[in-house]
Amino acid sequence: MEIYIDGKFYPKAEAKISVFDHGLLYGDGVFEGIRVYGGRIFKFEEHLERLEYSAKGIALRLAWSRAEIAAATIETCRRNKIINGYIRLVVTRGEGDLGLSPLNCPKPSIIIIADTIKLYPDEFYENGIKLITVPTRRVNPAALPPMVKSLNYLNNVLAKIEALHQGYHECLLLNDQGYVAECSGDNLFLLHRGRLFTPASYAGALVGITRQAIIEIAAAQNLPVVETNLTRYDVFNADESFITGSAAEVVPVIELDGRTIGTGKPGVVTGRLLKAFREKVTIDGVMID
Ligand code: PXG
Repeated sequence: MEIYIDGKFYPKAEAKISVFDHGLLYGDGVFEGIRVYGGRIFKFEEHLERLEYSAKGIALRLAWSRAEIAAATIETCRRNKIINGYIRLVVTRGEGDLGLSPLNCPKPSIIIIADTIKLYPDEFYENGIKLITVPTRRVNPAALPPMVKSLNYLNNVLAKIEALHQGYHECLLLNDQGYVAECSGDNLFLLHRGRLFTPASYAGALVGITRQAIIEIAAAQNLPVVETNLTRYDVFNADESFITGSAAEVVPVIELDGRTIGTGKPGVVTGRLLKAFREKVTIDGVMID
């Protein structure tokens, strides 16, 4: 495996960054998790745009143009012969002195890893996943905007620990007002009386690329999508529910906090959206060669 760091490629064992990098010292940086399907980088421009927005959100000036980042990403995929895989694009504040101030960090670092990713087991796609609401609340947008895909994932990691501790693979996080925000690494949708509902980003959701793809697919299928505040009550009473993410893709949700959602089996509309999503990824994307 060859890993790109600041303009050069290194074998995995030699791909290292400074212990003085503020990405490590303070979680000061941003990232993207991007899928490659059949040699096409799915929603590449959208990921690059979100990276730029995340960087702007934390006042990190990217030292490279979008075209430069795109070219380095494509080259990393080529060198690692990625056909179906996962790209981790990381931008850190860079090396600096001890102390919070980013002014001590003269230049950001960019790291690109192109690898494969382990999916949820097939069983989750066929039979659905069960979720649990965790005590940890999604961070308030006034503290750290959830739209920023930052290297500060402790909020999500703590939620994930609570879920795993109870024997669940994914969980629901509420925001500090008690409304549904998202899952630890996925967005949540529900279907009620022929309309799709998902929390708005200001409720504490990352503006997921898969979420956006589902919104596009729903529009093409004349399925209305409403971005609004939702509570656990709405999830309990949904006809169907599913989660979305670059790693997860589309996974049906059949239970929340021990209560069955809909029939307790993956929903028909969810199945239709998942099928359309799987078709979309084979045609929609930037070719690597
Ligand atoms: N919410 C959060 C908090 C996320 O981290 C999503 C929603 C879904 O967004 P996308 O753009 O992927 O549809 C995410 C994405 C990993 C991994 O390595 C995590 C994500 C994506 C890919 C890999 O755990 N989270």
